[in-house]
Amino acid sequence: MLVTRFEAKLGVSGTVELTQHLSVCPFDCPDTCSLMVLKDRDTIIKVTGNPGHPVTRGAICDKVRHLPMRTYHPERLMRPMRRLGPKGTLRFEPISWDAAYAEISERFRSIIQTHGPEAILPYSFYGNMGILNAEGMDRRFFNRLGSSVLDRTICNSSGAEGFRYTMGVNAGLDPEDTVNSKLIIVWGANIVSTNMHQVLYANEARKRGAQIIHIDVQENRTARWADWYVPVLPGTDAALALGMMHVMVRDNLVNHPFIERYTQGYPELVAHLHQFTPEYVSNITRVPADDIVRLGHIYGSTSPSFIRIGNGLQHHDNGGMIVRAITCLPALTGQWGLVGGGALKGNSWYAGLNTAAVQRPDLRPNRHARTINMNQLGEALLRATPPIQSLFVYNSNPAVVAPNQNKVREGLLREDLFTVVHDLFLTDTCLYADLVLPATSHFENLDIYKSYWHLYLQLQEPIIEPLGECKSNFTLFQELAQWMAFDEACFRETEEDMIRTALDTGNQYIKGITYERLKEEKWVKLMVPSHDQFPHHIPTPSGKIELYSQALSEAGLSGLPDYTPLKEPMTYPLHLISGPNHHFLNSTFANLASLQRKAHVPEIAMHEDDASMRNLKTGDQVILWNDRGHCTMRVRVGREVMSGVVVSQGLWWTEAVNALTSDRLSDLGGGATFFSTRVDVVKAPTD
Ligand SMILES: Nc1nc2c(c(=O)[nH]1)N[C@H]1C(S)=C(S)[C@@H](COP(=O)(O)OP(=O)(O)OC[C@H]3O[C@@H](n4cnc5c(=O)[nH]c(N)nc54)[C@H](O)[C@@H]3O)O[C@H]1N2
Ligand SMILES: Nc1nc2c(c(=O)[nH]1)N[C@H]1C(S)=C(S)[C@@H](COP(=O)(O)OP(=O)(O)OC[C@H]3O[C@@H](n4cnc5c(=O)[nH]c(N)nc54)[C@H](O)[C@@H]3O)O[C@H]1N2
Ligand code: SF4
Ligand SMILES: [Mo]
Repeated sequence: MLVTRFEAKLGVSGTVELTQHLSVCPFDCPDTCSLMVLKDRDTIIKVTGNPGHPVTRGAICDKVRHLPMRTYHPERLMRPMRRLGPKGTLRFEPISWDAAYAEISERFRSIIQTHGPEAILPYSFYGNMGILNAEGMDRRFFNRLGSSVLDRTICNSSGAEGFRYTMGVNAGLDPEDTVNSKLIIVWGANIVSTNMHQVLYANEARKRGAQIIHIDVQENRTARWADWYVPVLPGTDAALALGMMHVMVRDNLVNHPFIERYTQGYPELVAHLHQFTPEYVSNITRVPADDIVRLGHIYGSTSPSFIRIGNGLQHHDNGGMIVRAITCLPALTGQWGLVGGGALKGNSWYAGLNTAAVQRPDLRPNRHARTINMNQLGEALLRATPPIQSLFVYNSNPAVVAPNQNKVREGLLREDLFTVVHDLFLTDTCLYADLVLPATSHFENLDIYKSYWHLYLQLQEPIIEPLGECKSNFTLFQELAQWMAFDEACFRETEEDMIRTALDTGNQYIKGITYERLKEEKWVKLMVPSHDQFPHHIPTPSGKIELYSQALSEAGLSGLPDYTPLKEPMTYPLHLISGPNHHFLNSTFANLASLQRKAHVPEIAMHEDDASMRNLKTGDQVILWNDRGHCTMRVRVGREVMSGVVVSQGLWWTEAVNALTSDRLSDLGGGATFFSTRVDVVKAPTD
C-alpha cells in the first residue's frame, strides 16, 4: 500500500525498497515526539509522527517534517576543516580527522601546561537533547580535562529555581492528566508554536467543558486559540499573580483545609497581599482592574485547574520571582493531588538518571574549577582572569543565540582564542572557528531521550550510517580522550554501556527500565506513584509548600512572592520581546529556504500608535537600536501588542536580534534576561 503510493509519487516503478523505522525527535522542545521514518534503501525520504506513541499520538510539527531535507542538505558539513583567512571570513581548507585531533590535543596540552586546564571552556546546549550526546561523553571528557565549568543557564534556570523555592523541586503534573482540567491557564507560553501536544490535550479538555486563558504580551497563535486572551505588560506577571491572590483571599475563594495542612506562611502572605488591590496591580500590569477580579474569581472557583508556565515570562530580570509567585496559586485553591490540577513548568526531574556515573565529576583534577555563566560568554571571553584560551562549541550556536551578541562576537574574534566548533552546518559561530568538525544527525546515533514535559523515556537507534566523515558528539569526545591519553576505562565504554550506566540509578521512577526494555518497547513511561507527588511529598526545607520561604529571604530576595520592576533603564521608549519562531527551533532550521519562506522575513509587531508617531506602516524596513547594538527588520503595524511594546519572532542567522539583548542575569538561577530589553525604532533609510 505504502509502496504503491510512493511509486506513484516518485514516478518510479518496481525499484523502491521502503522500510519504516522508529525515531525520536532530538530537538529542544518539550514534546519529544516519537517519529516514524521512511527509508528507501539507505536514504531517509519521509519523517512523520508515530500514531502508536501514547502522548505524541502521530502528530508532529511542520518543521520536523523537513528533516529529510535537513539531513541531506547540500550545505551539511561532511569533513573537518581548518581556518585559512582571518576570523570572521569563512575561508577553510578540508583536513583529516587525525589532523584535527592532533591539533586539538596539542593545543590543549600546551594551554594546560602554560595556563592550566581552566583556560579551556566548553560551550554547549541542547541542539541535540540525547543524554549521551548532550551531557554524556562530553561532560566526562571535560571533567577529566579539568576545564572551566559552564553554567547552562540560557533557557529555564530562573523559572526552575523560582518553582523550587515554592515546591522544593521543579516538577509538575502529568500532562496526560490535563484532559481532566476544567480551567487551563497558559501563562507566558506560546504553546501552539512551542508545545503542540499540550494544545491537543487542552482541546480535549475544552470539549469536556474546560476554559482556556492565555496571559501573554502578544496576541499570537496561542492567544487566538485561547478562549480569553489577557495582555499584560512584560515583566509584571508577579504583580498579576499577587493581584489574583488578593481577590481570592478577599472574596474567600481559597481552600483553608488544604492551606492549613500543606502550606507554610499563609498569614504572612495574607498581610502582604493587602497592597495588591486590583487597582494597584492594574497600574503595574495594564490589565484592567475588572479583569484582575475576573481572573481571581475564575481561578478561585474552578477545579481542577492547570497552569502551564512558559519560558518566555521568566526571561526577565525578575523571572525567578515571577514563576515563584505563579507557583503559589495552585496551593491556595488546593489543586495539587487533584487529577488535572496543579501547574507545570518542567518535568525532566522525574527522569533523573545516574548523572554522576555518566559524567564522572570525580575525574576532575580540580574539585573547585571556576564556573562561567553561559549568558555572559562575551564578558568571559573578553575579561575573565585568567583568560580563556580555548573555546569548544557543540550543540549550540552562541554567535546567534547568546545575549549581547556584539560582545560575544568581539570575544570570538580574539585571534589568540583557539576555537573549535562541532556542528552539522556552517553556523554563524563557525565564522570564528579555527577548526570546524562535522556532526552526525541524531538519525545516525544511538541515544536515549527524556522529555521535559511528558513522562516517557525513549530510545533512538541509528537509522542510517554516519554521512561523510561526520561523527557524533559521543564518538568525538571518546576519540579525543584517546588523543589526550586519558586511559580511564570509562573512555572505552560504548554507547550501549553508557545507556546502561545512565539507567543504573536509585531513582525509583525509572526502576525496571532497562536497555533491553527500551530496545523492545522503544518508550517506557516513568512510574511516578501518586503518594510521591505533590502534596504528599513536598521536598522544601519545611516539608510544606512555602508561601513564605526562609531560604529565599536568606538569598537576599523577599521571602514572600513579590513584584520588582525590571532593571533596564527607560532610556529607550520601547520594550522588545524577541521570542522563538513557529517555523524554527531556536536558530536550528533557520537556514532551510523552505522554512524561511514560511517564516517570511525578520519582523517586529508594533502598536499603531507607536507606528504613527514614527511615521511607519506595515512593510517598512526599520532599524531597532540601543546602546548594545542594532539590527534591521520589517515592521507589522496593528494591535497585537500594547503600545510601548514590540515583539519579534525567531533567531534568524543573518538578523542579529541578540545584538540588542543584555547579558544581565536574572534574580534567580543566573538566568537570561533576553526579554527585559529596551530599544528605539526608526525607519531605515532607503537607498
Ligand atoms: N516552534 C518552536 N518551538 C520551540 C522553540 C522554537 O524556537 N520554535 N524553542 C524551544 C525552546 S528552547 C524553548 S525554551 C521553548 C520556549 O517556549 P515557551 O515556553 O512558549 O516560551 P517563549 O516562546 O520564549 O515565550 C512564551 C511567550 O511568553 C511571552 N512573554 C514574553 N514576556 C512575557 C511576560 O513578561 N509575561 C508574559 N505573560 N508573557 C511573556 C511571549 O510573547 C511568548 O508568547 O520552546 C521550545 N519550542
Ligand atoms: N533573543 C532570544 N535569544 C534566545 C532565545 C529567545 O527566545 N530570544 N531563546 C533562548 C533559549 S530558551 C535557548 S534554549 C537557546 C538555544 O540556543 P542553542 O542551544 O544554541 O540552539 P540552536 O540555535 O538550535 O543551536 C543548536 C546547534 O546545535 C547543532 N546541533 C544539533 N545536533 C547536534 C549534534 O548532535 N552535535 C553537535 N555538535 N551539534 C548539533 C545545530 O545544528 C545548531 O547549530 O537560545 C536562547 N536565545
Ligand atoms: S520539534 Fe517538538 S513538536 Fe516538533 S516534532 Fe520535535 S518534539 Fe515534536
Ligand atoms: Mo530554551
